[in-house]
Amino acid sequence: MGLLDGLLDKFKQGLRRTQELVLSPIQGLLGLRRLDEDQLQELEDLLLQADLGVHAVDRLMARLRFEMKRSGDIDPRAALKDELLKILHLHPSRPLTAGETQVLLLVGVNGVGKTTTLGKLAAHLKARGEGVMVVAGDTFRAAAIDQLEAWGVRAGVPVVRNQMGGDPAAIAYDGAASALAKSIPWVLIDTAGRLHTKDHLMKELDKIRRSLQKVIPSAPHRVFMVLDATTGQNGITQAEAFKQVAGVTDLILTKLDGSAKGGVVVPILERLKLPIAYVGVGEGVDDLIPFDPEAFVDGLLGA
Ligand SMILES: Nc1nc2c(ncn2[C@@H]2O[C@H](COP(=O)(O)OP(=O)(O)OP(=O)(O)O)[C@@H](O)[C@H]2O)c(=O)[nH]1
Ligand SMILES: [Mg+2]
Repeated sequence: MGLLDGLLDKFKQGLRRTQELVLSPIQGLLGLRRLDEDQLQELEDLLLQADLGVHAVDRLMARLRFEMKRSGDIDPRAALKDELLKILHLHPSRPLTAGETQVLLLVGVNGVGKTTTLGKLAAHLKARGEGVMVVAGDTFRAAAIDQLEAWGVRAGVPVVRNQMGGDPAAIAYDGAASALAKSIPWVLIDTAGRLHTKDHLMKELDKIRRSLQKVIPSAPHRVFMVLDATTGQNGITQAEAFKQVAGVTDLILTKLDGSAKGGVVVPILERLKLPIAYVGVGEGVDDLIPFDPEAFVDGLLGA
């Protein structure tokens, strides 16, 4: 099995619930060479239920109608895929390439999957043979530090931590300084969950950023905002506000496997205008995959 086949299987795994509940009924429609008004309406409803968002669905339906005007024999699946890819390619993700020490910060609201994602990411980079250090920047709860420590052990990477209640900016500084001294290419910093409306907590992120810049002026090199796919489009407005204050550079969408609204990838990317770097498709260490538009679209609409 090639790498791309493996990726497609992972996307299928992640989109299983979306497939079962919403997209299976679509398959029959996509096999038709021409759709009547009722069938178009049915298709539109199903795409909306998969949470692709009104804007994208309008665009997809316009494309189908346009093609049917030109020809009596169309391939709806190919047309929809092509149109979706145009949207998804608007904000292509930049791969993580090792070099001099780079700092990655994971931020987001409570319980979205930041710590788990950081653990998976550490294991992924380590498996590529690259040095990783993880930093327990969520000092609010002892359990959060222990959870990160456990992921560090699982991934086989060093963990930088201080006491519960310690200063997250200080531990971020220590982590970056230590990685720099040891020429470790990746420093992954966990942060406590927070709401963008909590001013003092957003200022804390600023303080972390300033501390990091004392060690490496260009840090943090990436700020990943982690979003929970099961929240669907409801989370987007909140994420927009978060993006503004936290200097977010990339998105990571977790729990795709638990959501019947996997199409939400599309409006999230459109509205936030940021690349989706990774998606989470389960709780296991291998269940974080680089976002691949082609594999996603194949998983969604069938290859
Ligand atoms: N099914 C599934 N579960 C996930 C995924 N990512 C994270 N989880 C689960 O979501 C729950 C919360 O994950 P955490 O990593 O603790 O979330 P967090 O954002 O660090 O939470 P706080 O630090 O409390 O803000 C855990 O039970 C994870 O196993 C995923 O992609 N799929
Ligand atoms: Mg956490």
